[in-house]
Amino acid sequence: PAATVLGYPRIGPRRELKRALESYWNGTTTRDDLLSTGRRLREATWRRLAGLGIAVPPSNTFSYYDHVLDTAFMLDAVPDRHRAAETGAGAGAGVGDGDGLDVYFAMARGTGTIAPLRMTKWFDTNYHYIVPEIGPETAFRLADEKPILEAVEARTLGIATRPVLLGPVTFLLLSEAAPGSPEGFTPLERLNDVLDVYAQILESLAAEGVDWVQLDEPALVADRTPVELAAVRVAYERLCGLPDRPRIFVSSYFGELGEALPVLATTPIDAIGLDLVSGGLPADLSALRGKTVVAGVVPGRNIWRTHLDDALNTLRHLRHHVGTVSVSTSCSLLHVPYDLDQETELDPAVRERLAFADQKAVEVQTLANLLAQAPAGDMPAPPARPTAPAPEARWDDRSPYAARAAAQAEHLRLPPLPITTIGSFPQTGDLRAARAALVAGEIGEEQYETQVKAEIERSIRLQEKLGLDVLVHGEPERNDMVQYFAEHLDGFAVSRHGWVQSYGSRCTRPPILHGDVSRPAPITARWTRYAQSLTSKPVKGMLTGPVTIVAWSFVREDLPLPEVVGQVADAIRGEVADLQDAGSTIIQVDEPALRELLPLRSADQAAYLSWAVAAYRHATSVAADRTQIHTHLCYSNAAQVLEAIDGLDADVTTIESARSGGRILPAVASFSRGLGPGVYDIHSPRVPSADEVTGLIEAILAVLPVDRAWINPDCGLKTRTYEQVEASLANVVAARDRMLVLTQAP
Ligand code: THG
Ligand code: ZN
Repeated sequence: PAATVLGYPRIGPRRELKRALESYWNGTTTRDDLLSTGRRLREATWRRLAGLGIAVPPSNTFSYYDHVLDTAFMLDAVPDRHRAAETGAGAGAGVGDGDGLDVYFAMARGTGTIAPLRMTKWFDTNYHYIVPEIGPETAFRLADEKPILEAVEARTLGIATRPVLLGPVTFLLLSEAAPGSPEGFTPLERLNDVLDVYAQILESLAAEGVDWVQLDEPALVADRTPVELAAVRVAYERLCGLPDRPRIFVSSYFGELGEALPVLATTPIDAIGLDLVSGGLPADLSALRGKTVVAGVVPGRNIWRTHLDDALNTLRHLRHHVGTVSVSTSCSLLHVPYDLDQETELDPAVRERLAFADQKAVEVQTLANLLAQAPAGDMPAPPARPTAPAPEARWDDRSPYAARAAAQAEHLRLPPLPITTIGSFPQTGDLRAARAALVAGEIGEEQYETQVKAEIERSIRLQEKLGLDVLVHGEPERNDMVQYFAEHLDGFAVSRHGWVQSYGSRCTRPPILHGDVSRPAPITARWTRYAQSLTSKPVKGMLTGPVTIVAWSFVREDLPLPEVVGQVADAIRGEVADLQDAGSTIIQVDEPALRELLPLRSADQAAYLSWAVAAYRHATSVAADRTQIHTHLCYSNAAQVLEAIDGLDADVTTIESARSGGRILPAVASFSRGLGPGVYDIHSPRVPSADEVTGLIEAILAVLPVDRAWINPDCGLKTRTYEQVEASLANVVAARDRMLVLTQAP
């Protein structure tokens, strides 16, 4: 392929898949409705890309929930507990033909009684994948022909495609050992069995006349052990040895291949994909001679236009040294919105700097044409963009934790095992409708505010009734914890239709950070003050941290990242000061994305953590000793950044723990400040029983002293219904009260 994209968004240009999924889940539409939306979206994607000049667009980039889950399902790596969710729709339990959808969604979301698989971040992006459980006994077989069916479906429309599969090594590296696996078992041990199925798929694709297949191996851009590198060799020698197979293109993205490059280059694969945006050119290009190099020069995960001159020079340099070069995006376009043409309200000065997925497809095609016309011969590759050293880390220290803890205990007088929530309460349909009406000019600011205040009162009353100890206002005035701040800070633009999938049917509209950031006026204090006026219990002020605001935005590239984060930290520091002046005694500054920006290579991690932590401390160190600073981080792999969490120096940290059944607890036992490992998995509609929550609290008290343990859900409650939240929190309170009696705490 001379010009291609590694993948494309799938939620629909107007989030058609989101609506189809959610109405199927709540029972208002049928399986056939969902399947036909899927078919329409796939067809629209292939026609669109073909129309933009991508002659052989990718297929199997569509998914009803997640592509890692699709792969597990295809391989029949279905835990027994989910198999039971089969509703008997048919024996051929595939997602490709729709028959296995209920099992598939049970794996993704759980059911009333069955816990889902874990979910976690896809490398350093804000996309989340479902973590497969693989054990020594998992019986792999080709259970779902989705990749083959999609290729046939496209061909029926007259479009030849390149099926995209998650590579077998990355699939296994992203999986976790199934519960009950023997100590020391790793999913990678099952490589040969998984390869049997991949071999079968490649043979079927060849039989269908498929010319190229793309195997994604992004896990190879992180540090890998010799065993893992050996697995790469085994996998690709085996697949390349098939007598009848499509040509094999192994793509890598989100960084440089490093040691994996010579391994891949010496297998007989036909093409190799390099991310030349997040990484540079390999030092030794001669290793790549004889292979097609798919050069990812068009940025796939930001929305800035490509520097065509630089990209063309890179392509010419590559062609001179390796021979055959194709032009592509640096990664799948899953991480950017569909089409800039939908954005009619953006400031033209910002807009002219942007390219969304469709514009990027055109850039790829343009570059392929320019390359074809450019004379042969070497071109010096453009120098890597200078990475200025991080600015000197500076913050005023707060007093040591012990002194602060004493001042706070005196001032706050909280009961032992205090219960709090992470911040957001359910966003009702009414509220979303009111916000839409405000944007459309159908209701005025005053009417909207009346509704927001009513919503705040509702959540305060509910929290009081349930008996929570530290209340929140529920954030009804915020569409999203990052977008809200972006809308109130200078230096950001927001899009109208720029939705990007976060997980399943959930999307965000990442703001565009295009200029210098500053805070023209106070943002949050008035809402917290209103909530506090309704209750005598403490109401937490609620802010998003500087690293997270930047991580979940599309960020300008003309300033070093630490400097951009520093500007945002200044703005948040102003909010902390305002909240404190307005009487807040507890202020939460969330950094759920702290781990997300963590560099994939361990050599780069310390420098990142030092400036990220400095930005947080700059934002929060304006707090007096008696003001309690909380922070929240999502996802149980918080264990990976425990030291950095410690460095944030927050008085209380809440983290996800319930969804993974408390498996993180041993890792956090040494934590020396207040900690709230979640006891309620909010990512699933299931209501946990009081017994279940009691078990989780017991596990917490086995590793943390009672005076430092907090009781809270895993994450914000925005995506749940009031019904689920009320029932679940009532069980949390019942469980906490039981434990208080048992521990005889005063
Ligand atoms: N905001 C942003 N990124 C996030 C989160 C967030 N990433 C991680 C974590 N939270 C989980 N992700 C999400 C993403 C979206 C939603 C919930 C959790 C969500 N979105 C609404 C939807 O899709 O219906 C739309 C929100 C809106 O109106 O803006 O509920 O919280 N940036
Ligand atoms: Zn969270």
